[in-house]
Parts: sequence; structure tokens; C-alpha cells
Amino acid sequence: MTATLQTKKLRNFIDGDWVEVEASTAVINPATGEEIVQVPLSSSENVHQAVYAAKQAQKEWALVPAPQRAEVLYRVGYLMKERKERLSQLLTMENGKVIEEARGEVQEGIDMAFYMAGEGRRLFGQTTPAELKDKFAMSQRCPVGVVGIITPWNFPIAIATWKSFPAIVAGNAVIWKPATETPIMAYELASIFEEAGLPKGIMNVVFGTGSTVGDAMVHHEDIRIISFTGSNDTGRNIAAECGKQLKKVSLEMGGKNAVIVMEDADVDLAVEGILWSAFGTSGQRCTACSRVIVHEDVKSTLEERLLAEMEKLTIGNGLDERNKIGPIINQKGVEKIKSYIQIGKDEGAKLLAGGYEWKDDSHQDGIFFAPTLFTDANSSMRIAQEEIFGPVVSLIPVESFEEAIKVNNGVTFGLSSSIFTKDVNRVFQAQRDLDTGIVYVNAGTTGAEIHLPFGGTKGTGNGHRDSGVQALDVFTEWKAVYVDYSGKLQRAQIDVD
Ligand code: UN1
Repeated sequence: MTATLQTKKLRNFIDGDWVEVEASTAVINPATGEEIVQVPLSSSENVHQAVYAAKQAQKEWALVPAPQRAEVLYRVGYLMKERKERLSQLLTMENGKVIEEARGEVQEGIDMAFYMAGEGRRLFGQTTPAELKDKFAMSQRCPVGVVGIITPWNFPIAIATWKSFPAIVAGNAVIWKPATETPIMAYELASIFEEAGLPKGIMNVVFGTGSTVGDAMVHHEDIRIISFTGSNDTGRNIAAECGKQLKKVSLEMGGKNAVIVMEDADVDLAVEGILWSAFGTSGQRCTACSRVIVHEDVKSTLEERLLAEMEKLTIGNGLDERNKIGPIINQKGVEKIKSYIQIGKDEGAKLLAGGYEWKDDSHQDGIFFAPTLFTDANSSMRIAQEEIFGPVVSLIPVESFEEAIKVNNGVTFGLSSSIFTKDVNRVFQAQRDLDTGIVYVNAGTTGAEIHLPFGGTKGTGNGHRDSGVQALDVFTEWKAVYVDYSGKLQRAQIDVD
């Protein structure tokens, strides 16, 4: 039986209460065009209420020993596990991704819950020798206070867990603005937090737009951090505003990720890797492969095999287990993809497959795009430089390993990259020289695991990382503590002899 929602209109979750907001907009299932639920369009006043509650609650939460804070995350993990199928189906309904991928995303959240719960018994600081006798020095992680997280529609539950779980285990209170396209995962996760016994005010969900809710969060002086995943323009604006306020900001803003296929690669394996990372999630991943940098010796073999495999990809509603390619999030997304198809043609790339909006009799009201392959692209083309966020991949032929690395690095983004080769020396040279935060060898560009740092170089972000133990650096402040037990005044740097 397909999962259903008990309500026709979602409510904010503020200070442990489900708070109704008058204004709302429809959440549409992109595979069917049907309305699933109404999502609130909150005001800046709603944000202020949430921050006020969070600020009070956080003071107590910070005093709860971290292993006890972690207990809540263990319970969250078990509840997510129990509800995995429900969450996955609802995720497919609001986001469109096929059910197998939805299950994978929910699993990513479950993994993050148990992993970060484990951090409740670590949260390592450091002890360091002091310069002076009978003096003890240590550095410890402290919560920052109230933190703001702004999450995208393409991974509505996993990315929220990458940010909120470390924030919570570290003793912060959270204000969360989920994307208005995919609010159901936030609603479900907030219910799970409630059931897991998280004290009220520690997790607050405020639904609404970036221009109202996001803006109020960025401007609120009691929100000390903004952790954002989303578009480049929005991220840069947030960074500029946070810069003015000296507010900490952690940004993840996408990629232009490439798979490199060398002349000695296992081409069939490369084809599988490209298909999965370019067309999975209809290319709507920050980590999606949208460039294939191919050695000219294997270019025609690769093209031929890719085309043959692309024909087998079944498009349609993601709730049907047989489908491999789900819809595009909305019409705006499709229009953007279409504009890049035109740009690619105008730039002189050769369209080998796809390039059109897809429909069939049972999917008249859904929004789909056919998997698309360009070839003979070059690095200076816009289709090879800009993020398309759709199932569109461009083959760029190269003559050498050195050229492949240069092309890979010749974009403003630096999230993920991959190389297919059997040459062990090239493997190590590539992992050293590929200028991205994530590097894969003999695998596609997607599929990051939650206990490793997620993020990128250059225009992908600002040096911070989501998930992994590194996420704790975003949500904690370091405090250096010196304890002098000599019984006399010892002056550092002076009384050292
Ligand atoms: C994203 O697209 O922003 O590595 C997240 C991956 C997934 C997460 C993607 N684990 O593809």
C-alpha cells in the first residue's frame, strides 16, 4: 500500500508545537502533476518566534552530557529505520526520484543518525602540553548556540541529517528551512524528533520561501551559523550578508563533475558508472556527472556502448519499481535544461541522444526529460562549464592523461570527479591532481558515504564540509582552556626557564 499523509496542510514545528500558518502553497508530485499537500509560507515573525524558543531551549540542551544528547539520535535512527518504506515512498512522491534511490537516500539519513550518535561519546578535543610546569592545556568543542540550516529539494532528508544531526549532538538548537518543493521529509523528520523525545525548541522547522524565511534567518543576530546547500547565486548572497555580520557560513553549491575514461579503462564498467551518475536522480544531484572526458582511442567504443545502454533506461513514475529515470522537479527545471540543449547545439556540440521533454500516455501531467548525450564538446562550451541539473552529459575528447586532468580542473566548480583506468600510477597521480573535494577511481561521481567529508573546492563552497566528523567543525567553536595548578602566577612566554 502506498504511504499517505494524515493532513492536507503541513504546520511549522516551533518550540515543540505544531503551529498553523495561514498562507500556503501546493506541493506537487512531479511525476503526476497532482497536489500532495499544502506547505506553509511563513513570515519573518514565525522565524523570530522559532529563534526565541531555540535560544531558551539551547541553554539547557548544552548542559545535557553529549552521550545523553546522542541517545535521542539513536532513537531517531531506529524510528527512521522502522519507517524507511513510508519515508521512501513519500520522498518519491514529493521529489520524484525513483523508489530505489529514495530508499538509498533514507538509508543515508539512518546511517547519519547512528554515526553522529556515536560522536556523542567522542566529540574529541585535544590535550596539549603547556609551556609551563604544573599547568594543563586542552582544547574542547563547544556548541555555537542557535544554528540555521537551509536545505535543497534534491536530497530533502539526507542533507538535512548531515547538518542537523551534528548540530544537535554538539549541543546546538536548530532552525531549519526546508525547500518548499519537498517539505514532507521535514514534517516527517520533525515528527520523529518529537517521538524520540528531543526537548522542545531544539529542532524547529519553519516552512517558506528563501526570500522571506531564509532572509529572516540570515539577518537574525541570534542565529550564529548558516549552513546552506543550494544554488550558487543564493549561496553567494548568503555569504555576502553573513560576511557583513561576521556570521559563520557553510556553503555547498553544486558541481560540474566529470568522469575521465582513459584508453586502458574497462569501458563497460565506465559505461555503468556514467549511466548511474549522469542519469540517476535525472541528473539532479550536486554530484551528478555532466561531463565525460574521454581518451580519443576509446571515444567511439564508449559512445556506441553508452547509446546502447541509454536506450534501455525506462522513464516514468518512480513509485513503479521498473522505472529507472524519474521526473524533473518542476517546469522551471525543465525550461533550464531545454535552454542548455539549445545552447549546446548552437555551440556546435553534436546531440547523439535525447534532448527533449518526455511524455507517454500514462504520464501526461508529469515533467520528464529524456536522458541526453552530447559529443564532440570542448571545455570552453557553456554546456561543459555550467551546472545544468538534468540528465544531460557531454563527451569531451582528449589526447592524454595530462589533458584530461587539465580539462577536469578547468571549471569553476570542484565537487566530485572520477577516473576509470587500470594504471596504478595514474590512479595515484589523479587522486593527487584532481581539484575536487571528492575523487572516485573506477566508479561514477555520485555515491558519497556519510562518514567521509562532503564538499568541494573552488566555486562549490567556502571550505567547509557536510557530514563526516568534519561536520562538527561547522557546528562547534573551539575553546582553549589552561589550568594552572602551580599555586603561583606563571607568565607564559616569560617565566619559561
Ligand atoms: C547532493 O546531490 O547534493 O554522493 C547530495 C551522492 C549522495 C549525496 C548527493 N550521497 O551522490
